[in-house]
Amino acid sequence: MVTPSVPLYKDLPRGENELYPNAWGVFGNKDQLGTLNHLTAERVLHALQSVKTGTVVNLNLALDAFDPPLISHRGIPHHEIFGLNKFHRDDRIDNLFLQASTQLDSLRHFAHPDKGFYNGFPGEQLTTGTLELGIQNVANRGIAGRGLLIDLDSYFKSLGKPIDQKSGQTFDVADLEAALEFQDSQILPGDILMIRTGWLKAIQAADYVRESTLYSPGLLPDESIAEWLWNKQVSIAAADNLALEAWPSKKDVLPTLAEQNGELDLSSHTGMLHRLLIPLLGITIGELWDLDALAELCKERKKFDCLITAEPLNLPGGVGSPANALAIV
Ligand code: UVW
Repeated sequence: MVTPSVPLYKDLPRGENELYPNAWGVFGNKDQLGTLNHLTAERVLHALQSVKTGTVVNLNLALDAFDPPLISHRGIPHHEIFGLNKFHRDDRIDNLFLQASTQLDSLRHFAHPDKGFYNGFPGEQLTTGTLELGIQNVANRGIAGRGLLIDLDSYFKSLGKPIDQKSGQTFDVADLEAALEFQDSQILPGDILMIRTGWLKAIQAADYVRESTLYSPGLLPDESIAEWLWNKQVSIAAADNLALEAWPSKKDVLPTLAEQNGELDLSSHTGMLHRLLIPLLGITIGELWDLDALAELCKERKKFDCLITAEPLNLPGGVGSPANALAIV
């Protein structure tokens, strides 16, 4: 695969009256993979240099990790085992919500209210039974590449200012850069970026009491973060928290014209960074990645890069999928 020449965020096209630029057409007018195109064969080969011991780390939570589910409209899988006779077992899962545990979200997941779905694929086409922008594109391509962990939890602890896991604490570009410097790490083009906030570990702790509103620290919903991720040419942005960005979203950031002029009601999606990253920039997002064991190994090795493989379900037209992600160090 040829490495495409990629403009900086500031040079991306922006239509008249549009509030944000977009990367439509950067990887081709019919492209459905977005920044996964950064994972060139050369970069996959280079990622092998990150493997030193052959230790394999599972980054996936159990499919039924959260009962009750973190987000109320998402359910718990019902797993049934049956046998055609007493010497045989098959099984099935009902009620599997593909965003409920460790996941990858395809470019079908979000549209920008003023612009639409990635690369202009019409929203009416993105329904059950159609394929455009579906997760099968990712499965057919397969994900392998250099992973880089940014361990924000350890960085903030080193400052004597641990992250407040019960807040919607936000991390800006300066925080990300400072954490990279603390680790002595550098992002390379094509990296599968994994941001560890420590939130997953905190909510799994026995003494964690869940409030009625779920708060999760995460990326600042601001164009500067979108610009940073784009200019770093990450292929995937993943995190150990609920939504990569801080949760709940704020109503007074990342405005859209549709919400300003009353065409679209404010909702839990108002102000979400998702609206820039997925539809405008084509960035595949990972959420609820279990990065704790990897972080321990990285700290021991004082090296935060690894080889990542991730193979979502080959589900035609799927919006998301369990990530099935592995780190090899
Ligand atoms: C949230 O639900 C908070 O995010 P996502 O839809 O990406 O899982």
